[in-house]
Amino acid sequence: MTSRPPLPNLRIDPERLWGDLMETARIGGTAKGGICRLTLTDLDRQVRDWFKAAAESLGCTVTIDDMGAMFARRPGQRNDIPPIAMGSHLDTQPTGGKFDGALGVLAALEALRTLVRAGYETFAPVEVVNWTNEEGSRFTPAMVASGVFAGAFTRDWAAARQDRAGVTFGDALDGIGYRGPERCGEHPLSAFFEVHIEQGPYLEAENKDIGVVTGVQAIRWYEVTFIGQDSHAGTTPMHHRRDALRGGARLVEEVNRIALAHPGSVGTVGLLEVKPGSPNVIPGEIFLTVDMRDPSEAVLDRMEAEITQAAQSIGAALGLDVAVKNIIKQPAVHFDAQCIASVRGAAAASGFSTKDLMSGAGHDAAYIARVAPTTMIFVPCKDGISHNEAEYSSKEQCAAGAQVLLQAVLDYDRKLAEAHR
Ligand code: HGY
Ligand code: MN
Ligand code: MN
Repeated sequence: MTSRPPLPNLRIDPERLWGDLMETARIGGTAKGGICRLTLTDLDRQVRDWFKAAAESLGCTVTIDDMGAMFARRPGQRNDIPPIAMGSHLDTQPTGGKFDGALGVLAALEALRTLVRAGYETFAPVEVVNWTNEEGSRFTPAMVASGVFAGAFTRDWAAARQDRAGVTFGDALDGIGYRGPERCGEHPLSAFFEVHIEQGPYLEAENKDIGVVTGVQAIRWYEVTFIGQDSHAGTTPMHHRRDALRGGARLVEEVNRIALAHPGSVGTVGLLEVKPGSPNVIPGEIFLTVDMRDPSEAVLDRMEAEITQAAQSIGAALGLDVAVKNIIKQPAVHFDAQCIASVRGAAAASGFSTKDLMSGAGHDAAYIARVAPTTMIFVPCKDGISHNEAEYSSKEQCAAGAQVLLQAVLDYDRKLAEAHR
């Protein structure tokens, strides 16, 4: 094996990256220092416009698909070869932080900017990607555009998803002018790398610089409706009531009990709506969501059966009608060994300490792994807090993630060049 020439020692600029993070964080910035930038809102449009202008100023061409996914492309020596993509998402939770998603897109932009400033030509084209609706907060489920891209959802199903006000994904996408001409999924990739904050406590607890992400745990979402009867809070005797909220309250406790009964699993009721939601009306209907996760499908199968059984028993005991609807079943994902090796080598080249770990959070990379060699790079976040306005990673931690991303992409690019010799 001829000795491989060393990779160029290109270094990202931590100040530029931090500047981009703080500048874009003002789009939807909240008083508590977080971001509320829900997908397909005008704030999302503003940050998309910012990203498109920044990419074009670096000479990239930006294409947009019909799920609103954005691809900023820098040509390489061989533009007949699918690009190496890197990116994440720019939408946030309602009480999101500055780094979830944004770090992945802006670290990728900084890596591409470093290539441009160095005049370094890669073998394959390189692209920075912004995936639409990763969070799944306004429109369920999560990771919609990357899910359509990977064939997990049809485009029509995704476009018809409604927010709680009844607005469809498709109408909101048209409303901000980001339904592009490219059919989502018809965009081959040679590989995909995603930088993300860990959103958990392990890297910080073990004082590790970089998370070498080996995969993502399995995720299931459900929508549960209990139907009772609206009636007057003052005139309806207690034993005449069909109070839907009592059903919801009992199921919240059951979700918690069932998750605790399976060590390592998690179960969450994150959204609960009470209808009609008036102080002097007994709730006739409640809607709630259930999020369940575990590395093992078999465990989730058991949890699904237990939660469905619990909902039906609660409905029978309280005289309520109940419906349990599965929204997504995302299996556990194991990332690509070659991509992981590029990340491991890149971290070592910069002298960063590493820890291998499975992601507890879902990410676009979990779907993209179905259609292209994929992996992720984690950086620590303070106290493991995320989906919270206090979410924080330092300038140095963000820069480390971007540096490893750049070197991993260069290493993977060299592997592609060798494979095409
Ligand atoms: O749900 C998740 O894990 C991701 O934050 N969308
Ligand atoms: Mn995210
Ligand atoms: Mn998130």
